[in-house]
This record gives sequence, C-alpha cells and structure tokens, in this order.
Amino acid sequence: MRTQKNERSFKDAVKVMPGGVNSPVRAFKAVGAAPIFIDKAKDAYLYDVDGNRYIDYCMSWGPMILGHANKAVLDEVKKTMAKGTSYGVPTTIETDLAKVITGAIESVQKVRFVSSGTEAVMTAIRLARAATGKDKIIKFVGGYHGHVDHMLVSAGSGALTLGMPSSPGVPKDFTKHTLLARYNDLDSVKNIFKKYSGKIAAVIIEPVAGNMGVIPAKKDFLKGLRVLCTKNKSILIFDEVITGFRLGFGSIQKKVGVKADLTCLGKIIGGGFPIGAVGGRASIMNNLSPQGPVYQAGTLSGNPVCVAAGLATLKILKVQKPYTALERRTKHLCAQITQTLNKAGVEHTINQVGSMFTLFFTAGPVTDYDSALKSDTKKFAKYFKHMLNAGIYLPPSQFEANFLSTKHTDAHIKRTIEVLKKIKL
Ligand code: KE4
Repeated sequence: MRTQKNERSFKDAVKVMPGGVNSPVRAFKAVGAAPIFIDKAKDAYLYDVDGNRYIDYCMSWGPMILGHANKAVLDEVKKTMAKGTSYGVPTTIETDLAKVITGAIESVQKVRFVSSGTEAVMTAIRLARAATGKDKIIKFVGGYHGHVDHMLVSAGSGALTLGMPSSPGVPKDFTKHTLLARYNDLDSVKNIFKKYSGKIAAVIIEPVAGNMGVIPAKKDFLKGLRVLCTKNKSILIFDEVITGFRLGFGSIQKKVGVKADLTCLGKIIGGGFPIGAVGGRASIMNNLSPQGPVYQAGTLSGNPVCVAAGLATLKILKVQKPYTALERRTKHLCAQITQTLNKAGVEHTINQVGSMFTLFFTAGPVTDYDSALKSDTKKFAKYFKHMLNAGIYLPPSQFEANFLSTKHTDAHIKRTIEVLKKIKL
C-alpha cells in the first residue's frame, strides 16, 4: 500500500478545510487513521491518489447502486451538460423524474426536489407542522436525518460515530420540540403521544435504520406508528434517503405494508449528484409555495444535470430489476463473513436488509441504539484498517451501512473473504 500522495493530500487539506474533509464521517477519525484521497472510481472500485485499488462497500454512502461511473448515466449527464448546467427556470426533465417517483411510490402523488437529504427532511417537517398546526416532532435515538438544527438530537451517523449525537451551536429553543423515542419500542412512542396529546406534528423514522448501523424496524412497530399517527392526526414521515430505490424500485412501504404521509428521498435518485426530494399526497404537498403558503426554495433545486443522472439511474433500475440478485449476493457475503468470524471465535452479529448490511462487533441482537452501542468499536477499527490495507474499502464507522452495487461480483466477495480470513482480532 503506497501512501505518500495520500499523506501529502491530507496535510494539504487540513490547512484549508476543517479536519481536511467536507463531511465528518469521511475523516476516518473513528477508526484512528488518516483518510485516503480518491483519484477516480469505476464499477465496484475506488482508486486513490497513490494508485491503490479498493473494492468499495461504501459506494458514496449509498447513491452508487449501479457502480461508479456508469457509462449510460455519464452519457446522459454529458448530453445534458452540453445544453447548459443550470437555468433557474423549470425544465421538462424535472417533470419526467417526478413522474417516475410518483409512479413508483403509491403514497407519493407530488414531489419537490431539493439539493440534499437534509433539505428534504427540513421541508417534510415544515410541511408537517404547517399541515397539522402542531409543533412537536418525534424522532428516534440514533436516527439520523441530516444536520438541520432540530434534528441534531441524539443523532446517528457521523454524530454517533464521533460521539457527539447532539451538537454545540444549536440553541435549546431549537430542539425543545424534538422528542426522543426508542427504535422498535412502540410503548416509548405511545408514552410521548400520551404526554403531548394533540401536540405531535409528526413522527420521523428511517424504516430501515442505516445510521446506527443497519437496523430494520419490526413490521408491527411500523404498523403501530401508522395507527398512532392516524389516530392522533399526526404526519408519519419515512426518511428513505437511504432506502429509497435501494431495497426495491420505489420505497419500502409496499414491502412493509405501511403507507407514509410524507417520504424523504435522496442519494440514489440523484445517481451520484446532489439531490433530495420530499413527496406525499397532494393535499399535504400543495401547501408548498408557490401553490400554498409554506415557503421552501433552492437555487439548484431540480438542477437538470443532477436530475438527468437520477433519471438515467432509475430508468436502468426499472429495466434491470437488480434487487433480487443484489440481495442474494449480499446474503452470500454476509454468510461468508459469519462463517469466517465464527471459525475465528470472533463475537459479532450482522444485520442485512437487501443490499445493505452492517457487521457489528457484539453478540447482538442489535435492534436499537443501546444494543448497537454495545459494539466493540476498537475491534471495528482494527477490522477496518486490516481490510483497507488489503484493498477493501468499508464505511469508516461501526455505525454506518455497507452497500453492494450491481457491479459487485462473486469474485469481489471471494477476495473480500480471503482478506477477512487473515485478520487477527
Ligand atoms: P444529506 O444531507 O447528507 O444528503 O442527507 C442526510 C440524510 C438524511 N437521512 C438519512 C437517512 C441519511 O442517511 C442521510 C445522510 N446519510 C449519511 C450517511 N449515513 C451521509 C454521509 C455523510 O454525512 O457524509
């Protein structure tokens, strides 16, 4: 593993960017290493500035389900860019992507594009408060919904990775309406609805948590949230920034038999470009300016280049229907990991849903934040560095999700397990 250029790049970066990165969880702080700097990527591979090649299981934190630099997606992007990159005026391509999304998710009749998952969540919460006239929001300990102030309360992902689930700089007044329940614990939600009866605007949940590591919500838990929200005239928000078009063509709602009132999307629908979206039934969405009074705006919202990448990605997913093969390959990888670690006597548990999974260094089961926290993060750091030095790039945190793409093959799985077998934990 050559590292000279990586080391120089990091030294350079920290002089002009806090921590040398533009998003904390990339900084490898949780695994006690300096981050690598990527020169290029193709299919399932990353190539760093020293020319080292890695099999990538982070896939840009989820968007790259078709693998890196997919030719058909890039061709669409190039064609679109040749006509200009941003107009700040409507384009028909935005309507085309909106139609694909509303056609794929039954509970989504209208959609608003923004430039990140954070903005999608911000907009969903503002809509929910406007539609209900209520202020309180229930989120779950360890849930991550972007970095908007009032969501940085017991947040997951980077906030959890770096041990700061809430953040300085957020006034108490901004989070006093954010109430915390426990994932997969319906009584904890019922108690809040009882205590704040008539005041709950929304419940926001990742229907499969990806930011405490992967933790699937139990079906009766999601069904219970639906009943509670309907009964209390509160809005049920599914944050599907990760799961949207990851676990099937559309959302997880059909699979779990629960319809959300609002759905947040991002990542895959942008095909690797900045995007977010909030969607739901027209009666809620029509509150959004300029049709309704709820203000929301964005210079690059619905940017034609980002939308072209997303539209090309979804068109391929719709035709290829890769989800069964993705899940099979992911299950195969997870079974091989478990077999290898059991043989080595390493205590662990794996949560896998579709083509996303997390290897937790704890006996488990991992069903919520507290059980995820039992993971041995020192052991994870050792595992991460061992894999990285052998050309396997994992999300640099115990509390994130691994992702497979349509470009991951059995040969990649074989190589990954060969490397894992050599570990001394
Ligand atoms: P962005 O603002 O980062 O586009 O999306 C925020 C967001 C919202 N909801 C969910 C369920 C999310 O997972 C995210 C962002 N995911 C993290 C990784 N788990 C992004 C990686 C990062 O922060 O660098």
